[in-house]
Amino acid sequence: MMRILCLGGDGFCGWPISLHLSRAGHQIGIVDNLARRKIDLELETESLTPIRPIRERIDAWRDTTGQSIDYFDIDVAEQYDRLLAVVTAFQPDAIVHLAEQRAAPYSMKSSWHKRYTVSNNLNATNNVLAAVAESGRDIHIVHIGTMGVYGYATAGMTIPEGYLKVKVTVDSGEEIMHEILYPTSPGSIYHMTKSQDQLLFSFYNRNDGIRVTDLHQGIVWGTQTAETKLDSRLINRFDYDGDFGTVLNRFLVQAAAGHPLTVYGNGGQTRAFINIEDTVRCVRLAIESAPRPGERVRIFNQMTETFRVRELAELVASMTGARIAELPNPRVEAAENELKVDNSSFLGLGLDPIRLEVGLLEEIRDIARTYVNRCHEGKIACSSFWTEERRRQSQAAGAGA
Ligand code: USQ
Repeated sequence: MMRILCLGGDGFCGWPISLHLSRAGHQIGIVDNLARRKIDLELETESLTPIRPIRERIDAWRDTTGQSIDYFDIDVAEQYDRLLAVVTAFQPDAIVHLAEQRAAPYSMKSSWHKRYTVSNNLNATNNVLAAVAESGRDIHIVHIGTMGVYGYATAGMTIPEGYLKVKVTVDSGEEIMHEILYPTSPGSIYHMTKSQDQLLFSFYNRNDGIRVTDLHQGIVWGTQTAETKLDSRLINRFDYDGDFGTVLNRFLVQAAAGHPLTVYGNGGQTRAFINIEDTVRCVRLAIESAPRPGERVRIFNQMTETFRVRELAELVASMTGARIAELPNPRVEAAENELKVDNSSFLGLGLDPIRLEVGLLEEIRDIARTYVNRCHEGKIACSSFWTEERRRQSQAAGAGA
């Protein structure tokens, strides 16, 4: 049994991760300032699924399983002293860090949203690391990072797990091998904060010996896990709006609502994906296989499959009869890219991936069609544009809000 703090434990990944670790016998404390719920108020939208308030969720978990979860309402980016007090009193063996603003479109909405995302995410990460260092305890930090730190230009090689082997010619003329952090090429302010997080982890790892596992996660699809299915009050969040909805989840709701599937550009973008059940298993595998003392930051690619956006749209269309619309891309990104990713670390730890073709039907039936009456169609269109030119192009084509 380990004691584990889950920062951001009320969110789409954090909630099912907390439940999975609790069910595995670990003692969990959730730290969350409910920022994600407050952003729903700002955007005048809400989860497609009827999520319950945090304390009701935690009570439902105790009623269902007999397991208790502690809850601390702390803004990790702003309330350092309270964070340090919880780290000192709870005495965690591990901290799962998801206390960051995670939507690329939200981070690009305006200069306020850019500044909020940078300030929130970088201060949160630095505060967690500083608190662990100040506590003097040996705490393994597991961070949910993103595949997006590598960028989405065709690399012409399999993307390695975090580090790139490079050959350099030193002054003596000798050629030597180095391993460096893979050069980042983030495609949004949000992805840029996760790129900068890597430097913070590297610094505190070298300076303070903090053990860190950084999980470069792909796009998560799916909603429920074995644990969130145990009681209707435990249901997980599902975003479909233009800012927080991710591509496949958006397509599923769009199909159920009779809305054309919103493919940006011609859908040539290749991305990495992972099912939410595999996400929670990966985090458990990462925690239960901690790095050795003195080991450099461990980086795993947390993804299982790659798809082109148009392949996903065609798959959903073939299963539902939905129409596909090609819209001007609100983002600045390559129209087409190839992507091959090394994910051998998790496969080596025993991950047996859930394939998209297996889980998709359940998502269409149990989530998209069941809750489609809660979908506000006006929230589907993208209302964030990477540049003014992108906004003008979308408005000229009659797309976007
Ligand atoms: N896309 C469409 N139509 C839509 C929505 C998106 O064609 O209606 C396209 C986008 O242009 C993009 C791709 O689908 O090329 C993926 O977009 P997304 O919104 O599903 O994912 P992204 O913005 O990259 O962010 C999500 C999560 C983020 C995570 C990231 C992993 O919000 O937290 O870090 O996936 S990754 O993409 O691997 O960097």
